[in-house]
Amino acid sequence: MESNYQDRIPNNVGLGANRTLQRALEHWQPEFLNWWHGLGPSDFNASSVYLRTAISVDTKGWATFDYVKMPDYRWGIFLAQEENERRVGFGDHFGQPVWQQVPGEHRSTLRRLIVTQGDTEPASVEQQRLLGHTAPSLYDLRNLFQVNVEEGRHLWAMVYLLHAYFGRDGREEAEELLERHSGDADKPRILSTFNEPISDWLSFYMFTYFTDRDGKFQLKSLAESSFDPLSRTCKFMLTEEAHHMFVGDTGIGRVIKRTIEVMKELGTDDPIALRKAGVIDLPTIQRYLNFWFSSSLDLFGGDSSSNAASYFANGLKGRPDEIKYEDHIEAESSFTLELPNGKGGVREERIPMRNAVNEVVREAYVRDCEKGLARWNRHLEEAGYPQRMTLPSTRFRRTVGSWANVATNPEGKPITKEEFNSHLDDWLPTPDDRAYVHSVMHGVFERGKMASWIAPPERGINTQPINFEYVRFH
Ligand code: BYC
Repeated sequence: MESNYQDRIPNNVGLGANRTLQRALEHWQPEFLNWWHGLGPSDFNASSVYLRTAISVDTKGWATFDYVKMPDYRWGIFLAQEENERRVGFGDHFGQPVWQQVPGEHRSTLRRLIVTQGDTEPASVEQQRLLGHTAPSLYDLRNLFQVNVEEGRHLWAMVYLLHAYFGRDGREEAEELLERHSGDADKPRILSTFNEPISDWLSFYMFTYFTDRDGKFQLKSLAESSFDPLSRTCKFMLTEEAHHMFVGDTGIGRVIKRTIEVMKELGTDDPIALRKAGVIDLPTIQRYLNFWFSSSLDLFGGDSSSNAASYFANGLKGRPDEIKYEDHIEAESSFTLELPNGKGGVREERIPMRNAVNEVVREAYVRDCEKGLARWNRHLEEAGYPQRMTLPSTRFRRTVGSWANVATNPEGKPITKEEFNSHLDDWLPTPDDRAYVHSVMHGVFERGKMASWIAPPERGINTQPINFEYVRFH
């Protein structure tokens, strides 16, 4: 299908040929813009931002850079190219042709999955809406807005599916995506992490590293779906997601680098001395990491899940890179879970592999997370420091699954509730940590300048220099 960038809603889905759908989406468009103005980035809507816009899905068109005012960003609907004769890749319908329409028996489940995915996209924009004011540089400000507009586009992607394939229910769900709000007492966002405030840039980098990475794994699982329009939508979203994780990865790396520089200058790793010098001490960074990693682990759902088993059996949602697995049916296979035994210890239980899909994906996610830690720890190693960032155990501070509300230390050893509470200040950000981190957050808007607590990036965006005017305030 040709890309049409001239339409009011740029798309490569032939929207012009489907007047009813086009009208429905053109009706939703002003509601989306209203939401953007009310709950999207606060201020900066008159600024020109050096943004990447997708104008088609080929290698040339998906990343076109130019100055854009955010409300003028062209939120388009783009699906990856259709694969010839694609077949169901896993579950009970393995090998059958994929579906171009929603099978009646899977309608409500697919709608629920698409709504859950769609709900996270505007949620993250809401969570980050005030961060622009305290951006550590123009480069970072531009990256924040890039992430925000693309999450807006990902919302469009899910709303397109709802409108195009789910009739009236889908249109209602699309409206509700703009009615729930992050942290709202009455109408919160669906998944836990998306109701956590992101009020400082250390949290933003942790979120884009750990939570966007859940996005990567969930999108990869949905890209395996037998419902082909969902698969193609998610495949294209994944190309944009990579930059979001890059922002988190390099952001945390730059914070650590700067802290090491000041540790060297002062000859100490004493948090009080480092805070006096205006940088974020390593134990505070570790506590933020513990918080966001454990929260993001919950987003994979329960470790033993009948929902996951039926998604897999029915071909609705698979495992990332399904092709790499030997068995695509998993009807007979099993998986061993480690569960709390209720007496302060651990017991093993074998469950059907299909019920363990969430856990299998979570394990792959943890391995992916470790790569960033290896990079950050290399900065410490090269500087000759023995400290290392670590990922806490997947049992630590969980609120979903078998380990939910079971007290463990960060190594995953079950402990008493009292012991857990007595260590909270060592393991998770304290009010004092948050107050300190907030105290160093000041907007730095001069070209090429960086806030005191973060090192410059290694290179700029799209081969531009670091001191490029990434945002113009007029
Ligand atoms: N918070 O059988 P269970 C992204 C619910 S991030 C609250 O254990 P299941 C992005 C669950 O919904 C990726 N509720 O789990 C990142 C279910 O409720 P229902 C987002 C939770 O169903 C950054 C019940 O508990 N995409 O894209 O196997 C910026 C029992 O669930 C939570 C998706 O999540 C939680 N943490 O798996 C922007 C993909 N966890 O249905 C964007 C779509 C579970 O019984 N969603 N529950 O009322 C799914 O595939 C699945 O719904 C889940 C849960 C993986 C989330």
